[in-house]
Amino acid sequence: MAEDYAVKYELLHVEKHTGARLGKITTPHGEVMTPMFMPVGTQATVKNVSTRELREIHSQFILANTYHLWLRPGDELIAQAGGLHKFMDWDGPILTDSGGFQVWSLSQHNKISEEGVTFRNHLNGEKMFLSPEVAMRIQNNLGSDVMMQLDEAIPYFETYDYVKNSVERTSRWAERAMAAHKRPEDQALFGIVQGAGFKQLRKQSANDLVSLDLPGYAVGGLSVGESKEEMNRVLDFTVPWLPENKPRYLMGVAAPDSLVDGVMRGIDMFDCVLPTRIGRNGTLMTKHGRVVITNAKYKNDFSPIDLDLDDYGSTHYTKAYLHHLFNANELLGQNIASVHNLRYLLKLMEDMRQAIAEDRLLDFRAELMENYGYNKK
Ligand code: PRF
Repeated sequence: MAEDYAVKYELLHVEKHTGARLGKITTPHGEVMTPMFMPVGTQATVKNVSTRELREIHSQFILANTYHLWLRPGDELIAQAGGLHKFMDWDGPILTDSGGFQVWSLSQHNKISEEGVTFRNHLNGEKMFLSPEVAMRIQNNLGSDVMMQLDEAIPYFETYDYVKNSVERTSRWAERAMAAHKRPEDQALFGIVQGAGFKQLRKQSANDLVSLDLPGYAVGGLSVGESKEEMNRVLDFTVPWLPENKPRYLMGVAAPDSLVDGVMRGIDMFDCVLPTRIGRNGTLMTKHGRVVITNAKYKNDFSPIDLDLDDYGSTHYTKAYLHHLFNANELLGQNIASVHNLRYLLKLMEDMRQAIAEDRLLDFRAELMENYGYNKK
């Protein structure tokens, strides 16, 4: 029964001309409005951004990583601290990714079997073993509001036979994750639909996971090198197989056009390291597209960083100052740019929710594409 889950979704409005949904997710750490974007705090910190700043820019939900926190400082230490919320001073909801994706992208000598994944960790080369049960034990210790099942995140262009075997194993791993879940009263387990670009396999994966009646579902294995048209094609057929009364999460996506394209297809949740990663390198996401603040033309530009936004740095510091900070390798620059980019995305989602409520998402999309410069060559 959906009513018994720790995390519940309420559908408030479906936009008239698209499949976009305005909704509300209730968690043990508060309510959030969807569609929404989650800043990524891999190591129990959103890089260069304090939790005080995250609250100031109205971040609703944040993400952390099972894999990294397991290796360092260890999930048991975090349990001793009273859980991840207390450890990092974030009293809003937290989602933890299962480690499936990180094992494949960061560690070496991965070997997958029915039991789980054996790998050498990227910090000291030690041999480790991650299974659906281990991923649940770690996430139960962390105490995140939403836990992701362990999945196999496969390259997009694998063969049909490989993907079929992998999808079937990921379904079995979802069942094992459910059986190993020790805190259903205050933590929700989400399944992850895989299947690369194969319609039949996406369907099989969605059907398998939906039959488990989990409190939410992610679409995984996208934004891994396929084209945007390809991602939209997969979302077009996959999202309709997911239940209406559960949240839908597109993993690892933050490009503004992909966010609106996902929302139009019925996605409610997104995350990605993009805003903080490019912020650290001096790239700003703005209403008028990307701004590389290290560019010489900003050396003498004494206008505010971004008056379309309302965060402290965007309104109090000048472009010339931020240019100087990056030039001098001063860490405050990374903080200002990271907070700026997160505020840009959080506001984009706020504006999108407003556009859905007013049934004008297509106009919103057209304006975004024009302003951000997607329509230019
Ligand atoms: N699986 C998991 N985490 C993920 C992905 C996935 O497929 C992706 C794909 N874009 C990002 N993060 N577990």
